[in-house]
Amino acid sequence: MKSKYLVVTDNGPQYKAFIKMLEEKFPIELSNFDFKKSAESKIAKLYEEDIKHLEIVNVKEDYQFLIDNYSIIFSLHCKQIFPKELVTSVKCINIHPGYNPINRGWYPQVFAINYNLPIGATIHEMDELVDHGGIIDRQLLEIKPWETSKEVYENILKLEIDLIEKNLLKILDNAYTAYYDKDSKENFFTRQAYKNLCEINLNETVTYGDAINRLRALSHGKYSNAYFIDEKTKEKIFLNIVLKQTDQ
Ligand code: 0FX
Repeated sequence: MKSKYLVVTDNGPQYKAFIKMLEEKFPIELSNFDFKKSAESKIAKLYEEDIKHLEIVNVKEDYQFLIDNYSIIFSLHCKQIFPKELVTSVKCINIHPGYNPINRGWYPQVFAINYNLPIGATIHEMDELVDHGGIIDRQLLEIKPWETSKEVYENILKLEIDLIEKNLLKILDNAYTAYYDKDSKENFFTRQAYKNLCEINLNETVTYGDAINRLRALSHGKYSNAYFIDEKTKEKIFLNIVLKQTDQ
């Protein structure tokens, strides 16, 4: 008999924040939730420290087990794409760090900063397409001109938890109406598009505004993202931008 919910997460801060939210706001539901990480979870990055202990589930291979044992499966930044067999058999809900359909795909805030697009967070039902399916709830977030990818991303993580808190009981009770936004321009950004953005061509002519936006889109704490190739040594030289709101 299925009566359990599963959260598959490859993101430490969101795992911790989800549990804290359940403990504080929905303690009765806590025991109905299982937490696992995916087979594509890679430990040792900035956001994966706190999920080291979680059991691994291979969503692509073990979907029959998941179908048999869970009534709702949440993808909370799960790195594996849920297979068709799973999303058509069990209610699967994605918590996406972007405002759908404008920011589908990889590292949404990076592309939002670089291309001056709106950003936010979305909770949606999952279908066979990535970051696609009926929207349950979503919210926009303002990007401040001094913020880099890191600050925007961390605000998105908080917004995601607010949205989950607001919608959790409706989702568990199936008491919501999902919808599609046909009016907004849809974008889908790939991992390869992100890689392309990281390589700065020293001969490209752009405005200061566009250059600053590209660098703040690629500045994310300790990560080395943006780089150029030094003409003499042919070495990769990484760069980050530092922005300050006022002169402190
Ligand atoms: O878990 P996540 O925040 O999100 C990514 C995708 O963007 C998302 O669309 C997908 N649903 C999810 C499963 O995977 O990714 P992350 O923890 O690898 O990275 C978080 C942020 O850190 C990212 O938005 C930008 C930054 N980052 C990360 C890496 C690995 C960098 O700036 N450079 C990097 O090399």
